[in-house]
Amino acid sequence: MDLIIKNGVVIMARDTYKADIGIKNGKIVSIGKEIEDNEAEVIDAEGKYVLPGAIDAHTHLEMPFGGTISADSYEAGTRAAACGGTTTVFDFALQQKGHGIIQTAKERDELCAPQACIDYAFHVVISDLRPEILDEFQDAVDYGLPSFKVYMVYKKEGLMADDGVLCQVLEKAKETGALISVHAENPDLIDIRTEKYLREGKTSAWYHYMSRPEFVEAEADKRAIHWAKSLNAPLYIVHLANKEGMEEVKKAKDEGYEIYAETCPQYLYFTNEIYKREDGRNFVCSPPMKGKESLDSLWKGIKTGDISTIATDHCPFQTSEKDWGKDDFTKIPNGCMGIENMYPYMLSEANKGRISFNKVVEVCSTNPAKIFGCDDQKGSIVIGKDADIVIYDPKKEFIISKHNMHSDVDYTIWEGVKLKGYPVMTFSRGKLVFKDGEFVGKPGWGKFLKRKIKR
Ligand code: DUC
Ligand code: ZN
Ligand code: ZN
Repeated sequence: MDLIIKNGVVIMARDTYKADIGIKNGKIVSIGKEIEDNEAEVIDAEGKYVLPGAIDAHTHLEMPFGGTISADSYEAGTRAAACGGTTTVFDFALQQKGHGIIQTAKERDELCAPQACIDYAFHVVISDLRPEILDEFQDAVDYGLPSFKVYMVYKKEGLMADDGVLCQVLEKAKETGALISVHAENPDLIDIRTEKYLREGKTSAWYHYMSRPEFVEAEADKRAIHWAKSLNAPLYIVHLANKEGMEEVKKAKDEGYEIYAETCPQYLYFTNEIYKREDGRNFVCSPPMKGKESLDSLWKGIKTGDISTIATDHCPFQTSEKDWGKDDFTKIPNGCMGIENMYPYMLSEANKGRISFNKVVEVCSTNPAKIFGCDDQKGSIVIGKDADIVIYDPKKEFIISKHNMHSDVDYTIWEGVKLKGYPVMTFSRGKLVFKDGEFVGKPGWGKFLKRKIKR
C-alpha cells in the first residue's frame, strides 16, 4: 500500500464508523481495523473525520460571460476547490453556434487539462439545437458525456432555450440515457421588470433582485417540471432558490417523477437583504438570493431529501468588474464565488447541529456522483473507488477571508463568516493536494472523467 489513514471516523451518506483506510495507486484498497503495512506512509487521523471529497457539479471557470471572463481560471478554480475539500468539479462548456457537443467538450478540455488540479467533467450547454445535435446525443453519451444544460433565460445573450427546444432535449435525453439540467427563470418577466426599473431610475443592486423575484423563478421551475412530467423525462434543476419552486419539486418527487433539485450555499446563508448593502453588487448572481421564507424552505428541502445536491455555481468576477454596475444593475456581471466554501460551510452547519454530517456527504458527494454517473469512481469511501478523501478537524475554528482563500478573485462574499470545523487535508486519487491551509497539488494532475448514468 502507498498510504494508510489511521484512526479516523469515516463518514458516509448512510454510515459513520471508526476505521483505517488503505490506499494504493490512487484507489481505496482496504477499509478495516488496524491495517498495517510497513511500506506505506501513515497518517494519523485520531480525533478527525474522514470524508469522501466533495463533488461540485456546477462551476463556471474562465467562462466568457457578462462582457468578460469569469475570474477563476481552471487552475485557480480547481486549486481553490481542493483547498475546500472538493475533489471533482463539473464545469459548463458553452456550445458555440455551429459546433457539436463532443467538439465543445474537447475544446474546453484543451484549456482545462493542463491546468486542472483535481478531476473534472463537463456539462455541455446546448445553445444551438439543430437536428444534427439531437442526433449527436447518443454519441456524446457513449463518449462519457451524459449531461447537458439549457438556459431558460439569457435570451438577449443568445443562450436561451425556448419551450420547443427544452421539450426536444428532454425527450432525446430520456431516449439516450442523458440528463438535462435547467437554469429556470422567466426571461420575458425579467426584461419587462428591468426596463421598468431603469425607466424609473431605480438602478441599484436591489433592483437586480426586484427584476427577478421569487415568482419569476418559480414560474420557470413549474414550467420545466410540467414538461418533464408530461414527457416522463428526468430533469435536474440547478440552483433552486425559491420556496414555490421547492414545493413543486417536492410534489413531483412525491408523485414519483425523476426530478432533482440542486441548491447552493449562497441561497442557504444570504437573503435578498444583502442587495441593500452598499456593496450589494458584489453579491449579484442569477437567480438572486431570495427572502427568508425561501431560505428556510431550502433547508427544509435538504432535510426531507427534496434537495438532492448542493453545488456552488462558482462564477466570480473581480470587484472592478462588479463596479461596472455601480450605477446600473444590468451592467453587473452575474455570478458569485463558493468553490472553496461549499463543503466547509455545509460541514460547519452539521457541526453546529443543523443537519447531520451524513446528510452533508450525501448532498455534496454521494448524490452528485450517482445522479451524474460517476459513482463507480467517486462519491463514497468504498474499496475500488478513487481515494478522493478529506480529513476534517471538527475542532478547528476558521474565519473566511479573501486572505485565506486560494482563488484569483480579490474579494469573497463569504468574508468574515465563522466556521466550526475545517478540512485539514485533501487527497485527490491518493495524492495530497491540500494540507493545513496550503495548496500542495499541481496543475495538470486532474483528469477528465468519463461517465455513464445508470437508469
Ligand atoms: N448565473 C450566474 O450568476 N452566473 C453564471 C451563470 C448564471 O446562470
Ligand atoms: Zn444558472
Ligand atoms: Zn451556473
